[in-house]
Amino acid sequence: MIVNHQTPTPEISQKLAQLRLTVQRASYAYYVLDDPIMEDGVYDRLYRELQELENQYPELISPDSPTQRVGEKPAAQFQSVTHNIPLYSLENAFNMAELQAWDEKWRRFLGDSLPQDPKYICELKIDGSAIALTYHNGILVRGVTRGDGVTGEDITQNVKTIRSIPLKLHLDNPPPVVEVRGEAFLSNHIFVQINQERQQTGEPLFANPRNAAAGTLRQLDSRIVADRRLDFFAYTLHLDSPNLHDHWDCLELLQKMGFKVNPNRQLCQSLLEVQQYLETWETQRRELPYMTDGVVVKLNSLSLQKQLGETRKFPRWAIALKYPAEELPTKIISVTFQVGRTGALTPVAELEPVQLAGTTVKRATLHNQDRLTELDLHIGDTVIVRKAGEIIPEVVRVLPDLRPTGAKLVTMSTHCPECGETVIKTPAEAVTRCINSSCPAIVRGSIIHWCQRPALDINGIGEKLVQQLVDAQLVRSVADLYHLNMDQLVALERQGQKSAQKILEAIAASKKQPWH
Ligand code: 0OX
Repeated sequence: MIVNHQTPTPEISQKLAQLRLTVQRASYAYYVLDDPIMEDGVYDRLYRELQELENQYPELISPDSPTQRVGEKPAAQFQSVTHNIPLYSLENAFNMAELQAWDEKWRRFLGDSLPQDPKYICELKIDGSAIALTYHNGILVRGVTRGDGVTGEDITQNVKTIRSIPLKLHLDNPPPVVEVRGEAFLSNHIFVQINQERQQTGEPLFANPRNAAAGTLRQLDSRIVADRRLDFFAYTLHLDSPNLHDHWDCLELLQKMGFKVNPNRQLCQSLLEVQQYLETWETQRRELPYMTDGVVVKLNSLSLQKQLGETRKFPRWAIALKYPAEELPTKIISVTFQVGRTGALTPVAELEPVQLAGTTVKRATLHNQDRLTELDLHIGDTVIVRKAGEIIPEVVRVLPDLRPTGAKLVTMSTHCPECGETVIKTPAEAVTRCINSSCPAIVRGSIIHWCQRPALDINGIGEKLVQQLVDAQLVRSVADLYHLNMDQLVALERQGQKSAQKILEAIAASKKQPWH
């Protein structure tokens, strides 16, 4: 590194300021607006130029320079700091009746001073980690975790690595002190990427993006944080200004200041509109690239918020309406083993039924032997099951404290539950397999596979019929389908002439499928 001990000329200072502004603008366009204004290669070149100039003139490095986002050498520990204003958590409602009750409560609290037509703001409840940011004269000086709401940990170095958090507010005359709060989170694809990397290096996996974000924020090495690509949505602005009348104004101002504010917010005139918002996002949230766990309903008027104030724990003017739980505890009744088309054995937990995200869950996958060992699962254990989107329910973890005495440890089956042959597991694979090619489960799986649309596309042959055909020993391979006749089909239980005819036609038509 060349270190120049000469005083920088005004030209150098000016060039550096210009370069810094260009890089800042490009970074803002990319990370906040999601609308890049230059090629990655151009950005990289300008960034390097800025870095080199700052290396030459270290006295010109400013805390808001984009180069200050790379992280610093590991901290020994985080300092505990008291929040200027406590970080309240949110009261939860789980259905519309509870939301209605909240609405009646705050109206009662106001008594005679109830305003006309109070409005609500609905926001998505981002499932991340709350942080508080302090800006002095427009410059980010501190980032603190929520902690217990009264004191948190100073994670300023880590916060500075989050590209969507401005190091300097986009304000011409910034006020002496501004406090901004919001949610740091990881997008789903970054979460998957992090877990893939951890799997390769043998590190324990994060259970969900929220844990991964919280874990990342509390990383002592901010260089690792810089690599993790955390993101941030701002939702609270603490600033005394005569121009701010409602929460909506605050969100707009936060956006002007350079923050990312969630675009899916809505001003609602009534609880009915709030309900419609909730219903929309309960399904639409699956299309978002990040996790949300409900919606937050806030009273829009700042003076109303002030009038209502807070209880010891929550603001009276806001509430979280949580989506139905997608993770719940239940008990293991037994464990069975399912054999797939390739002979792979999957341990399956048979559960005491629970209502999870709108469906009854009675079974959950335990994946494979490694996962069984990791869980240290016993019959009768209380476990947490999770259902995420279209994914098959899975056992996330065991609560060993609730284990009944003398509970039996669950181990992988040594024999195929379908054909009784000994199963094998090679050290190279996580999978345990039945290798008996005439195992009925493998035969069934293979026939079903072949009947599917991308292969022979035989309409009308589903799992049930294949089971019947294999059980009746009419079919041992996909080729046998082509020898089936009407008599054989109608002899099967609940098989009518008409549908049998259709099946035979579908089989005949499949001969025209192209080879590929
Ligand atoms: C979120 C979220 C959390 C903050 C203190 C009173 C209202 N997770 O997305 N909290 C709040 O607001 C609270 N808004 C949010 N959008």
